[in-house]
Parts: sequence; structure tokens; C-alpha cells
Amino acid sequence: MATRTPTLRTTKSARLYDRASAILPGGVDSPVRAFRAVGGAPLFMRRARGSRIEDADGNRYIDCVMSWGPLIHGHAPRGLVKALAAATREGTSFGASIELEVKLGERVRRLMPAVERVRFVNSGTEATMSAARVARAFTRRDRIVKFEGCYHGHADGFLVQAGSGALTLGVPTSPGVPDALAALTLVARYNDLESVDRLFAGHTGEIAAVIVEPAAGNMGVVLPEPGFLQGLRDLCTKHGALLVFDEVMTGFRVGPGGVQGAVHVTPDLTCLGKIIGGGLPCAAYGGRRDVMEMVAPAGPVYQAGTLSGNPLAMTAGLWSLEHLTARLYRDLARLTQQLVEGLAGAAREAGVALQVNAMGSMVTPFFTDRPVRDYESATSADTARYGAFFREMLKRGVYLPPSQFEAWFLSAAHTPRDIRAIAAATFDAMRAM
Ligand code: HOZ
Repeated sequence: MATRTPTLRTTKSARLYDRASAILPGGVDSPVRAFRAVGGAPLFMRRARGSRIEDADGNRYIDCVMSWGPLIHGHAPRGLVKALAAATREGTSFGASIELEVKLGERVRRLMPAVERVRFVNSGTEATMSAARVARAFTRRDRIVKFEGCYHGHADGFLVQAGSGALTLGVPTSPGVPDALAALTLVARYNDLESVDRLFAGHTGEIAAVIVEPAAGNMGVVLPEPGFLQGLRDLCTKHGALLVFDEVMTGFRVGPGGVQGAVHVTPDLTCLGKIIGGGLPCAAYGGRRDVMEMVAPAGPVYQAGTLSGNPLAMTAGLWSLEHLTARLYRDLARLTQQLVEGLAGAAREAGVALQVNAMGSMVTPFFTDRPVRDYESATSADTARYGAFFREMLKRGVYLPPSQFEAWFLSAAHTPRDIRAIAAATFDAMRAM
């Protein structure tokens, strides 16, 4: 695809945003959508298919956001749409148990054997919040260790030095989180086992769990260094704390078994979201049988949900997991490699300092000349440059995450041609910035 002339008419999006701002706080339902970190008026989308998304004004883009990760098969794959239409005819919600929950649960356990028992919920936030409660009840301890720049949804205890939208908006520790609760969250440095060791040493017998994105996606993509995850496993075992992998982003994304399957480190609990719902609201937490048996009604830890295990979400999730093949991951790995090389090559030619991090089909180009391995190096990136890049790419028909501190996602619907177009647009955009 030739890169297009850089003009963009967004009159309808602008009008919708005006209306939205009079009813929704900040005009959006999730902060990153407001484009505050990249400037320019936010887009309203109206339809998407395959690797393409179309805004309210009819502009079409190659989509590198892909709904932030769930759409590993692309937008609206025919089979999924058909399965959902059939499921809808049978009823949209029962608030009662259905066979699909059992099927999806069994499928999750096949792909991720550490998930011996699973509970379906509606969002990643619910999954991590519930996992923390279970870990506290199981260990009878209150403190949780998280990592600077990791994001585990917006429950109170996790909005401490958080990544994703919280970092983008400059509120990594949000007002409204009571000090008493924030004090129970201890913060360590990603890829720094000593910082975790120090926390265990300073809080003997108090730490219920260490929660980590085993490959971080919410400060942009940051990879675990060799030995980091195994080191966390060993420290947790030594100190009687639970290891919780937040694989909301990476689960079924970096491989069928998530990061845990790729690096052979077994967490006690795993949080899942995104792909597990195939684009519908669905998430889950699960893990060791003895720990999960704490969850009501098997045990005393209360957690419930009217729409948990919803038939449409289960249908989409099951379809999505049933279509994960070795070939899909091979193709995605090739496309990702092509994208990494395309971005790096374009930056080199344009004389722009860029570090490209990638795992599975998640990619982040950081505008910095330093290798990015933790929060401190991620935040050394030039966010103003990313904003300019984002706006130039939009004009050239490529829709990127409207923040430096997010992952780009590829899907089975992207083609080598799409990637060539993204690389060509990158070169043009960098020259125009
Ligand atoms: N939590 C998602 C991944 N970082 C982004 C979605 C959002 O904040 O709207």
C-alpha cells in the first residue's frame, strides 16, 4: 500500500467528542482514548474488519491497537461472528451455570496446566483484585508486592506506581486510594530481584503475594531478563508468598501457554483477560487447586458476578482459544519480526533514536537511545516525539496506541503487506516530525 497524502478529515469524530464531553467524564469511558498523551482530537470508531478499522468520518486505518489485545484473530472473524449470532438466538444471559463455562475452563487448563481451577469474571481488574483477595486469605497476610510501571487494572491496591493509562496521565498513584490501602502495596523494580529480596527482608511474614506482568506491556513492552521470573518463583517459595502472574495481556498471546509456558516458570495464581474473551468482556483468575478452593462457595473468600460466565463471552472466548494453532503463532512471529525490523530500519534511515521491544506479537518502539528494561528506562523515552509520530502515522493510515506506554498488537489478519505499509509510513512520518 502506498502511503497516503497526509491529510485527515475528522469532522464527525470532533462533533461526537463535543457531545461525549457533555455526558462522559473527559468524553470517554477509558482515559487513554481521549488522546491526551498524543494531542489531537480523539477518534470515534464505527466499524472494523480483519486488520482494518474505520472511524466515524470514513477514514480507514491499519489497526495496531486491536482493542488492546483481545483480537488475536483480527476484527470480526467470520466464524466468530457466526458463533455469536447462533449463541445470541439461544439467549444473551442466564445468570446461571452453563456448559460453555465448563468447556472454556477445561480448554484454559489444557493450555495452561498451572490453572488447575479457574473462576470467570468480567474484566482484568476483577481478576487481579480477586486474586489478591484469595492470596491474602490463603496466606493470612496483607501485603502485596508489585512492580513499578506494571499495571494490574484499577483496583485501589494496584494504583500505586502503576503503568498504562495511569502512567500516561501522570497519576501512577491515583488520588482516592486511601493511604492505609496504598501502604499495603510494596513496590519493587522490574528485572531487579534484589529490590524484591529487600522487601521480603524488611517485611518478614507479611507478604501475601508478588504480582507481576511476566512480560510487561503496560509501560510499553518490557521483557523479563533471564532468571528474573525464576528468581521471583524462588523468593516466593522461600518466603511462603504466592506468585501471581498477570497474563491478562500475554496469556495466549506470546504463545498458547502464555509467558509461563514459554519460560517454564509456574505461578501459584494466574490472571487472564483479553484473548480469553475473544473481544467480549471476559477475564479469569485461577491456579493451584488448594488456593482456588478458598473461593466461595468452595471456600470462604467471597467473589461473585451477575454476568460472569456470560454465554456470549464464553462463546467468543471458546472460539478464540479453539482457533489458536501452531501456524498462527509461527505467522505472528514472522510478522512481528518484520515489524521490528521495519521500525528499526526506518528509524535508522531517518536518523531517529529508537529502541524496539517485542515479545510474541506485542511490540513497542520507544523514542530513546537507551535499552528499555524497567520503568526508569521506559520513562526516559521522549513522549512528545511519540505524540508527533502518532499524529503523523494517523495521517498516513496507521492507527497506533495513543500512548508511548502501551503495546502495539498484531493479529492473524495482518499481512506482510500491512507491515510493509506500516514501515513505509514510519519512515515518512519520522521525516515529517
Ligand atoms: N488496560 C489496557 C492495556 N493497557 C488499555 C485499555 C485502556 O486503558 O483503555
